Amino acid sequence: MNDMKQIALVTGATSGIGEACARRLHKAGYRVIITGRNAIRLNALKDELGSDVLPLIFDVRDREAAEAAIASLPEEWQQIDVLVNNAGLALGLEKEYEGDYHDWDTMIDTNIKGLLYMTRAVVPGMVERGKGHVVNIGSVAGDAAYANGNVYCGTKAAVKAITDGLRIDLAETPVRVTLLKPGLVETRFSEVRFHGDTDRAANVYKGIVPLTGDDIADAALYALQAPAHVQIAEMLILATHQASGSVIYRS
Ligand code: NDP
Ligand code: 8X3
Repeated sequence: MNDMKQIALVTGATSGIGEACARRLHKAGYRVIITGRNAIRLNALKDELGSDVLPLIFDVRDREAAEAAIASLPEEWQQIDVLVNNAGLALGLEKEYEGDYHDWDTMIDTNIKGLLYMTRAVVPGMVERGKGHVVNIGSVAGDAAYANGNVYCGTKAAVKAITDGLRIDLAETPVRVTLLKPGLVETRFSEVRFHGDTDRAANVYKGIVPLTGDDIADAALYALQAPAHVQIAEMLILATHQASGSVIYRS
């Protein structure tokens, strides 16, 4: 009985935290709209998970494409209960005064504007139906800047403020808003940050047991499954040997 199942939309479901969230939510009985730019990976995930999965291919930086994708949903997929705003990235790790303009634009357009476009496209339906939950993926990087993190940290600080703003604006509705702030999670994140330098990426996770995408998906599910009167506003999730964005103990 598909109609009884809740619908979740996860951005950036082709990899890492987003993929883990899509898998966890599907396992928990949600119908899942998996979105991203990579059609091959999205279709492979759909083929693996089987029924109750709908791939939607678009770039979150493209506002018109994002709006068109949501508008194109078949009727039985339109009533989205959960939006996981996960698509995002860091590019580069260098001094702010030496940073790359293209990297800056990409991070700002994806992490901030993409998240806003998705929120703007999906949340009005939640308000209209009096039901919904937005889970935004922030970061420990948004709590305090770390060396050479400048613009990426800034985008995640913006995600924190934008999430708080949404929660305030929805306070008169039953729609809940959760910010998850992970620390080190081993995904494609560092490979993307270092423009494909896999050796440099592997070093990020040396000497520490990092979090996995599943750890973050578990946290998302905890917030989603809390009783309706409970709003998990924010969770900071760190590896045991990480204390902040810049304090990491490596053995
Ligand atoms: P991954 O690189 O493994 O996954 C990133 C996902 O975002 C991919 O599915 C990617 O898809 C998607 N994405 C990137 N840009 C776009 C875009 N323009 N349009 C649509 N999809 C896009 O990294 P993570 O899973 O680690 O990152 C997920 C989120 O978690 C990010 O917001 C990141 O900032 C955050 N985060 C990560 C931490 C970590 O240590 N890994 C810690 C704290 C937060 P595609 O295949 O198309 O590139
Ligand atoms: C990702 C975690 O510490 O690499 O947001 O910025 S960190």
